[in-house]
Amino acid sequence: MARTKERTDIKVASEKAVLAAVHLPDSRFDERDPLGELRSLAETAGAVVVGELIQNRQRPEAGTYIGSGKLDELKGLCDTTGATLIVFDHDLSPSQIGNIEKHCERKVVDRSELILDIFASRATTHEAKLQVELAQLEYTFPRLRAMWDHLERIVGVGGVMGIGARGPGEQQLEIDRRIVKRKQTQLRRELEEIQSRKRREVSRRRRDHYTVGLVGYTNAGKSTLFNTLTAGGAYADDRLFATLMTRTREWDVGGGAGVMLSDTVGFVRDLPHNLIASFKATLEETTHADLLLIVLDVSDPSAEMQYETVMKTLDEIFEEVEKSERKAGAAWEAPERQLLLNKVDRLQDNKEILYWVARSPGAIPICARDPEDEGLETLRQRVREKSMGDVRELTLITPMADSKTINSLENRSEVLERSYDNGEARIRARIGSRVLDQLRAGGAKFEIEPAASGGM
Ligand SMILES: Nc1nc2c(ncn2[C@@H]2O[C@H](COP(=O)(O)OP(=O)(O)O)[C@@H](O)[C@H]2O)c(=O)[nH]1
Ligand SMILES: [Mg+2]
Repeated sequence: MARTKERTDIKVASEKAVLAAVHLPDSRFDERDPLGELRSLAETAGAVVVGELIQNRQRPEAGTYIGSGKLDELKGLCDTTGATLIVFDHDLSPSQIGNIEKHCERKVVDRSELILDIFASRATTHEAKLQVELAQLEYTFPRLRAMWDHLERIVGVGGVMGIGARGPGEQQLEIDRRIVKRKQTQLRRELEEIQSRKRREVSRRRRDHYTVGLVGYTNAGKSTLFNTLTAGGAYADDRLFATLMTRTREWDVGGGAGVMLSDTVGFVRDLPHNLIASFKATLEETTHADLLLIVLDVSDPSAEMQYETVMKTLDEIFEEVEKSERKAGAAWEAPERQLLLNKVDRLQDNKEILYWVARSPGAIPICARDPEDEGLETLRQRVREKSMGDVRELTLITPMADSKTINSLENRSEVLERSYDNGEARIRARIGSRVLDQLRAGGAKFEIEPAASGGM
C-alpha cells in the first residue's frame, strides 16, 4: 500500500526530540516528574530526548494548543538543542499539528501517534500488526491527508477536481480501509492455525529456557530493572526469541537455571480508546512466558489503579488464549505472576509496603536502580527456585561418552558425588524437576536411580 510508506514520516526512532506539555487545570500527571511517562515512551520508541518544556494554561490555544509566546520558546529550544522532532504529551488536531510544524520547522508527533509508533514496532503476530494498522488507519491517516491537502493547495493539483469533490486523500483512505478489512477477514482463519503452531514451538523452546517477562506501566521502572538484572548478560541471539519479545537477555540467577528476561511493551496511562485493541494484541507476547514480573511504581499515587488494570488486562488476554488453545486441543498454562513493589526508595515510610504485601502476599519491595538492593537478591533466589522446579536428590546413570549430558548436570545441578565405572558415569545430585525435563527434551539419555535418602 502506497499510504503505509507515508507513515514512516511519523517514525520516531533515533530522532532528537523535545518533549512538550500543556497542563490544564484537570490534567493528570506525576508532580515530581511531570514528563516522566512521556520520556519513557519516547525512549521506548527510540528517540533521544534533548529538551523539555511545560506550559500551564486554563485552556488550550485554539490554533496551536500551546500559547504563542511558548511556541517561540519551543522553537528556540529546538534550535539550541538541535532537535529534529517535537513530541506532545496530549493529542492534537491535524491543523494544530500543521500550525506547530510550520512555526517550529520541525516534525510534530502527538501522544497517540507516539504510542502507535511503539505498538507498530512491537507487534509480532499478524493479528497485532493488523490491529495496529487499523488503528493507524483511523488515527494517523486523516492527519496525513490534511498534510496532502495542504500540499495540493501549494502545488495546485486541485484543477483536476471541482470544489467539494472528494480529495484523493479521502478516497484513498476509504480504499485502504476496505483493503485492510478484507485482509483481516482473510487472515483470521489462517491466524488461528499459525498462532497455535507458534505456541507449540514456543512451548518446546520453553523447555530449554525459563522465560520471564516484565510487565507494568510505562515509567514503572521495567527497563531500569531489565538493565540492572541482566547487566553484562548477552542479548538472546536466538531468532525465535528475538522476534517474540523485542528485548530478551540472559539473566544469571545462579545454579545454571538458563533464565531469559524480556522487557515487554508497557501499559500507558489514559490510553486512547481507539488504541486499546492494538495494545492488547501487542501484549500477547506475555503469554509465552513462564513467569511475569509485575513491576509497580508504589510511589505513584495511581499505583492502585495501575495494579488493577494490569491484572485485569492479563486475565482477559489469558482467558482468550486459553479458549483458543483448548479449541485447538493444546495444553497451555498461563504464566505465574510475581508482584514487584518498585521505587521504595521514594516512600516516606513503609505503610505502602505493608499494604501491598498484605494485599499480594509474596510481593517483593525493590529498588530497581540499585544493583546492591536486597529485594533484588530475594527476587533472584525466588526465580532460581521456580526455574529449577522441585529439587530432589537422585542418582543419574549415563554413558561416559555422553559428555554433553554430564556437562549439563555439572552446570545445572548440585553434584554431590561422581563415580565412573564400566563406561558409565553415576552422578548423585540435587536436581530440579524442570532441569530433568529440559535434559530429556534435549535428547539426553540417562537412567534414574532414587538415592538412598541419607538421613535428612
Ligand atoms: N527513585 C527511583 N527511580 C526509579 C527506580 N526505578 C526506575 N526509576 C526511574 O523511573 C523512570 C522510569 O524508568 P524506566 O525503567 O524507563 O521505566 P519503564 O518505562 O517501565 O521502562 C526513570 O527515570 C528511572 O530512573 C527506583 O527504584 N527508584
Ligand atoms: Mg522501558
